[in-house]
Amino acid sequence: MAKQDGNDFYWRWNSVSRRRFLRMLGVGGAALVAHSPDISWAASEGSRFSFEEIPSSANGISWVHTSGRSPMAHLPETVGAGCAFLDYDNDGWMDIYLINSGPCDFYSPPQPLRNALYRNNRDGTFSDVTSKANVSGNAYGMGVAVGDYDGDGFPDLYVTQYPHSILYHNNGDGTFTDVTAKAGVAAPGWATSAVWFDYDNDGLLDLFVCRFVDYSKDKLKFCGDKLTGERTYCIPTIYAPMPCWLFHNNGDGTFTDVSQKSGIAHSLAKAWGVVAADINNDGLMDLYVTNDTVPNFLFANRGSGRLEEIGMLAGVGVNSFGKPRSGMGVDAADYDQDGWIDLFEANVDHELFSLYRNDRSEAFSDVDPDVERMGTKVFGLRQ
Ligand SMILES: [Ca+2]
Ligand SMILES: [Ca+2]
Ligand SMILES: [Ca+2]
Ligand SMILES: [Ca+2]
Repeated sequence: MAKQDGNDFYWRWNSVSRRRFLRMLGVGGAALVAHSPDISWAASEGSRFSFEEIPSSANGISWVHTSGRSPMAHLPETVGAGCAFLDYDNDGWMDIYLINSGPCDFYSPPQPLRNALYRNNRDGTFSDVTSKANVSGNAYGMGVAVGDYDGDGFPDLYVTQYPHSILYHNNGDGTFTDVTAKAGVAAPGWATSAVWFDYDNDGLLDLFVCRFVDYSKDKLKFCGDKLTGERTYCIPTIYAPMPCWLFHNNGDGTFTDVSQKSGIAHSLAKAWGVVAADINNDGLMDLYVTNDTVPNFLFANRGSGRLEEIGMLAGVGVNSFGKPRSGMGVDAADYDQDGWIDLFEANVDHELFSLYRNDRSEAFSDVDPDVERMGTKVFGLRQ
């Protein structure tokens, strides 16, 4: 990052590349961990396992993500999209869903773009079933969260996008239906990550959706070299924060927007990642949200539909100097096995990762400084 003229900043592209990678970890990361316990365990047993990269010619996965990078430097272009491992057809074999860029007010793809759903053929190869499944996406894709919101035994997909998201209902016959309008979960704006969780313990999965800054084509600001007119990507401080979304599952295929009522919307976010976990062992699921350049959120679930933001009080809002980090990916696990869930945050380059040990009483300690190494261990823990 370099300072230009006191107001504008820009990222060097080598920095952006790592940033995109970190974001990829955050977007859809919850789904990856939740559905891949064996893979994460194998990673922690590195000395006993090894991995071999299988070329696309051998596995059938030929789909390629298309970056929407442009000279206008629209901020959503910097995001590397997410993916999910899920068993969409319940045959016991994990399938893969990959998210792509897509058409929106600032981007008209030169050729049609689509997401990709690959069915596992059980022989090391995959088949592209996107067209039959009807899960192509319809805007600028960011990530995906997997959850069986209607309890029919088949996992459904919530695809986060700019400028609106999609809920795909799994019909159980290899096809999906876009039920966003009926469900009422379009979440207008720039959605990044999302997580399915049951905040009111009624047995129905509710939906939390991270939102990034207030952005649209007509809100594009100039960052870069004013002499040459060359644009570079603005840092998020340039744009206004926005509230995240919480949707209550009504059990009939519809959801109610409870963002205001629950208290979620009272906190303004620049959110990339979210994980649901019970951080105080009271039997209610809480939320940890990583923000970019504003303090992180820890929403403590107080019951009766209320979530209280206690990130700063709990010691997970900012770094030890009181400065907000650029939080990207996030995870939760009890790494020291004391019965209390700990939190991990992957931050942007030039910042240390954060491993927050749960000290009980809704307080955490940042176990700096060697968290890059410890971060690898957290990601490797069995779920
Ligand atoms: Ca379902
Ligand atoms: Ca619920
Ligand atoms: Ca709790
Ligand atoms: Ca612990």
